[in-house]
Amino acid sequence: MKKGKVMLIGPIGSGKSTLTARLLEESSPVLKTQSLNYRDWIIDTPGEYSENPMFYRSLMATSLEARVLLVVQDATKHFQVLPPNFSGGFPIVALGVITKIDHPDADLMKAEQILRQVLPFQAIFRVSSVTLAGISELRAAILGYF
Ligand SMILES: Nc1nc2c(ncn2[C@@H]2O[C@H](COP(=O)(O)OP(=O)(O)OP(=O)(O)O)[C@@H](O)[C@H]2O)c(=O)[nH]1
Ligand SMILES: [Mg+2]
Repeated sequence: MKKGKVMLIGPIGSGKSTLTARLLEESSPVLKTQSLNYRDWIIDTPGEYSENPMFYRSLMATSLEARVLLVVQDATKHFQVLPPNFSGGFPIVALGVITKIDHPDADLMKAEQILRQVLPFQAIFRVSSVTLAGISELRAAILGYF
């Protein structure tokens, strides 16, 4: 892949690291993310960085190494932790990803509504890291930016 990485942001437990593993075609279980985690062409971030404004500067600085930003929203969660239009503050392409669409408590309409607060106009992908639904489509869309 050409220069630039894909950076994932989103709340604690929203499925960023599991999605990272699926995009890298790994099946190993993931651990709680403790710090910025450079994995091949992906930069995985701890959910705390999205939940605590103290870390926003760090996210912004790290995004300079990235070409694509994935804003992750858990389909089972009905709240937004990021500020309105947060993705607009990043100088790179932003895409939305709704994770856990396989989950019995998933509410895709609600998740999309919540994600739109952060990402008003950009494309939103729906994925499951369990069934792998939507993963290859997301990977193909990302590759289109490289
Ligand atoms: N059902 C279901 N569970 C998922 C999916 N993706 C992740 N999970 C589960 O959600 C939990 C959190 O996943 P992580 O990938 O660690 O979440 P994270 O966003 O990296 O969390 P932090 O590192 O704390 O920021 C784990 O128990 C995963 O197994 C999915 O697509 N479907
Ligand atoms: Mg993680």
